[in-house]
Amino acid sequence: MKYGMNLLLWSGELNEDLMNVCLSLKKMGYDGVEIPLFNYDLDYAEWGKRLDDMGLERTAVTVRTAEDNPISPDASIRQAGIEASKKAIDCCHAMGASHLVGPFHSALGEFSGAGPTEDEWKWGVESMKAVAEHAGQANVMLAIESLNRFETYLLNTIADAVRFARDVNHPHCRIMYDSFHANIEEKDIAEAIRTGDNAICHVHISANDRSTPGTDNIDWKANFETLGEIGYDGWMVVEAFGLALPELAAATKIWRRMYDTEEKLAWDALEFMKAHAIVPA
Ligand code: LER
Ligand code: MN
Repeated sequence: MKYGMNLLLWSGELNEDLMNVCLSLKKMGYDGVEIPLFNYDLDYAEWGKRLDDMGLERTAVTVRTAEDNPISPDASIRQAGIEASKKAIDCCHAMGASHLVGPFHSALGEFSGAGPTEDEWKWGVESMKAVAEHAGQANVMLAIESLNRFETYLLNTIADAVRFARDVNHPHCRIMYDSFHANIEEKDIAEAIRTGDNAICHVHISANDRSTPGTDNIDWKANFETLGEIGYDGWMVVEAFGLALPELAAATKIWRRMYDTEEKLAWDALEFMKAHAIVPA
C-alpha cells in the first residue's frame, strides 16, 4: 500500500509554502502527495524535482468546468475538455505523477436537471477515449471518480464508473473509489467495492464531513475489509478539506472548523490508515 495526502487541504496550487508542508508530510511517513492540478501553466518538471529531492511520490487531481465540459452538446466545448485533460496529463508527465484522478469526465457542479442522456454518455465516452489515448502515450493512469449527486450527474456510483470505463475500453482508463461519495450514494459499501474490483486503481480516504478520517461515522470496517478482500494494494490518499483558503472552502462547502490543525489531521489520518488497511501478503 502507498499512503498519500491531498494538498488541497492547504492550497489549490503548488507554491513555495507547500514545500514545507511536503517536508513535514514526508517526515510523518507519507509516501506521496496528491497535487491539485487546476493551473496547467506552472513549471511542473521543476516541482517534480523538488518532490523527488524530498523522496515524495505524487499523483494529481483535476476537474473540468462548464467551459471545457466533455459532455457538452457543443462540440467545441467538448474539444476544449479533451485538450484540457490532455494538458493535465502533460503536467503529470512533467512532474512524474503516476495517476491523474478525479471527476474530469464532466463539468463539476454543472447540472441539466435530469440524469445523463444517451448522447451525454456517448460524448463522455468518446472524449475520454481521446484522453486515454494521450494518457497511454504519457504513461499516466487515469482514475475516473464517481461523485455524489450534489456535485455531478454523469457518474454517481461505482457501478456507473465501471460501466463508463468499460465503454472507454482503454488500458490507461480505470476508476477510483472515494469513501465520502460512496457513503452518500451506495446502498452497500462492500458490494460497491466488489463491483469496482480490479478496475479500482486509486482510493480517496475521506471522512463523511471531509475532516479527519476515523473520527467520523463512515463504516471504515466495511471499507478496509472489502478493499483487503479485493486485494487492493495501490494508493490510499487522504482527501480532507478545511477553511485554509476562502475559495477552496467555498467550493467544498466547508463552513465550520472540524479539526485542530492541518498537520494534526494528516498525522492522525496516516496513523488511522496504517492501523486499518489490510495489506495483501
Ligand atoms: C470532489 O468531491 C472529490 O472527491 C475530489 O476527489 C475531486 O475534486
Ligand atoms: Mn475524491
